[in-house]
Amino acid sequence: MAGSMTIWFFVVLSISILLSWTNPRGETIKSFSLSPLYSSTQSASSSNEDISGLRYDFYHKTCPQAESIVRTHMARLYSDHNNVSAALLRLFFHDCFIEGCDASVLLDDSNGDKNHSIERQAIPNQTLRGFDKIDSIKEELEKACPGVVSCADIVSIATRDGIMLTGGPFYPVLTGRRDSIHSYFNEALSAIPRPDDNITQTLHLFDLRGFDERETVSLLGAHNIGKIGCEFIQKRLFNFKGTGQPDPTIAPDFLTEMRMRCQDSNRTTTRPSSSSMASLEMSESAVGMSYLQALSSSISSGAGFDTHYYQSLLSGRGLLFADQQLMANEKTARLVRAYASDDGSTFRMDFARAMMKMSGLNVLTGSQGQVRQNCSLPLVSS
Ligand code: HEM
Ligand SMILES: *[C@@H]1O[C@H](CO)[C@@H](O)[C@H](O)[C@H]1NC(C)=O
Ligand SMILES: *[C@@H]1O[C@H](CO)[C@@H](O)[C@H](O)[C@H]1NC(C)=O
Ligand SMILES: *[C@@H]1O[C@H](CO)[C@@H](O)[C@H](O)[C@H]1NC(C)=O
Ligand SMILES: *[C@@H]1O[C@H](CO)[C@@H](O)[C@H](O)[C@H]1NC(C)=O
Ligand SMILES: *[C@@H]1O[C@H](CO)[C@@H](O)[C@H](O)[C@H]1NC(C)=O
Ligand SMILES: CC(=O)N[C@H]1CO[C@H](CO)[C@@H](O)[C@@H]1O
Repeated sequence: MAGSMTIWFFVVLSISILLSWTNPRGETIKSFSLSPLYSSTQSASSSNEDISGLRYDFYHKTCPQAESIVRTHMARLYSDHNNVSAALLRLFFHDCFIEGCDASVLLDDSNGDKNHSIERQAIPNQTLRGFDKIDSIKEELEKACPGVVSCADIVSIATRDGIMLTGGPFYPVLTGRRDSIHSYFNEALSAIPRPDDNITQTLHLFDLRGFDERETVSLLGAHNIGKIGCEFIQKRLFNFKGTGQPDPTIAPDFLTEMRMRCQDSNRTTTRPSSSSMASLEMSESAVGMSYLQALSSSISSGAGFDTHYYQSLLSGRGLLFADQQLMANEKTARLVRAYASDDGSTFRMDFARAMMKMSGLNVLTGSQGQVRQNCSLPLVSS
C-alpha cells in the first residue's frame, strides 16, 4: 500500500513536471488538482492505473517514442492546416460519447462489421472530419512499433496536442485504451446532442455520460474553435420551429450577419458541400479558428481558447441553438457569466479537467477489444 502510494505520488509529480514544462501559458499545476480525480482509485490497483485501467505513459516500454511521434506529427499537420485541431477535437467528442473512447467512430463501412452499420455515417456524425489525419499518425506509429499503439489512444493524445497547438490548456492523457471491434450506429443516433436540442435535453445527454452542469458548460467551450456548416443553423435563421420566423433570441445585428454568411446555403442540400459550408473560421493565418468572432465584426484576439465563446453567448450571439440555450437555464447561465468574466483561467482549468474525464469514458483496457493495425478496419475479418 505504502509502495503504491509512493509510485502514485511519483506519477502525479511527473505529470506535474510535465505540465509546467510543456504548458506555454505556464498555468500552475497545483490548480489542476489532479488528486480529486484520481486519489480514490489508488486502492483499486497496485500500480499507477486509474480506475478505468488506464496508466500514465502506458507505452514507455513497448513504444517509448509513441507520444512524441504523435506530438511531432500533429505539429506538422497543424502547420499545414490549423483546422486539424478542431476536426480532431470534435472527432474525439463523438468517439467518447458513443460507447466510450474506443475509436469506434473511426471504423469504415467498406469492410468489417456490416451488421452494426456504421457510426461514421450516423446522423450527427456526417460532417466529422479528420479521419485521414488519424490514419496518417497511425501509419507512422505502425512503422515505429507495429501493432502496439491503439487508435483510441491516438485520438485522445492527438486531440490533446491539437488543443495545445491552438493555445489551449495542457492536460495529461493516460494511455492503454484498446480499440473496439464494433461500430455503434444506433447509439450514435441517440447519444450525441443535437444542434437544436434545448438546454434540458443537452444537460440530460451529458448527465448520462456523468457530466454535471459545470463540466457541460466548460466542454461546450470547445466551440471556441472550428467552423460550422450553415445547415446546422438554417432553421434558426429562417424558420425557427416552423414559425417561418427566425429564433427570437438571436440578436438582430447578428441575425443579419449570419444570414449574409449563410445565404447560398438556402438550397435544399442535405450534405454539406464546399459551397454550402459557411466557413466561420478566421483566415488561415489566425491562431486557432475562433468562429464566433469571425461572425462578429470585431477583430479576433487570435486566441483559440479564450473566453470569446462565452462572451458571445452573453450578447445573444451563440451560433447553434444549443449553444445559446446555455443562457436559458439559471445555473448554466451563471457558469457562462463566470467563465466570461475572468481572464479565461477558470474556463481553461475546467475545460482541461473535463477533457481528462471525457478521455477516460468507458474505455476498453487490458484484454478487452483489440489494437487495430488500420484505424478504419477491425482486425478480425468478417
Ligand atoms: C450540445 C452539445 C453539442 C452540439 C449540439 C454540437 C454540435 C456541433 C455542430 C453542429 C458542429 C458543426 C459541425 C459541422 O459544421 O461540420 C460542431 C462543431 C464542433 N464541435 Fe460541437 N457540439 C456539441 C458539443 C461539443 C463538445 C462537447 C465538443 C468537444 C469537447 C465539441 C467540439 C466541436 C468542435 C471542435 C467543432 C468544430 C469542428 C470543425 O471545425 O471541424 N462540440 N458542433
Ligand atoms: C445482426 O445482429 C443481430 C443481433 O445483434 C443478429 O441476430 C443477426 O443475426 C445479425 N445479422 C447478421 C447478418 O449478422
Ligand atoms: C482545412 O482547411 C483546408 C484548407 O483551408 C481544407 O482543404 C481542408 O479540407 C480543411 N480540413 C478540415 C479537416 O476541415
Ligand atoms: C426540451 O426538449 C425535450 C426533448 O426534445 C422535450 O421533451 C422538452 O419538452 C423540451 N423542454 C422545453 C422546456 O422546451
Ligand atoms: C430560401 O428558399 C425559400 C424556398 O425556396 C424561399 O421562399 C426563401 O425566400 C429563400 N430565402 C432566402 C433568404 O433566399
Ligand atoms: C486502411 O483501410 C482503409 C479502408 O479499407 C483503406 O482504404 C486504407 O488504404 C488502409 N490503410 C492502410 C495503411 O492500409
Ligand atoms: C446533419 C446531417 O448531416 N444529417 C444527415 C445525417 O445522415 C443522415 C443519413 O445518414 C441524413 O438523412 C441526415 O440528413
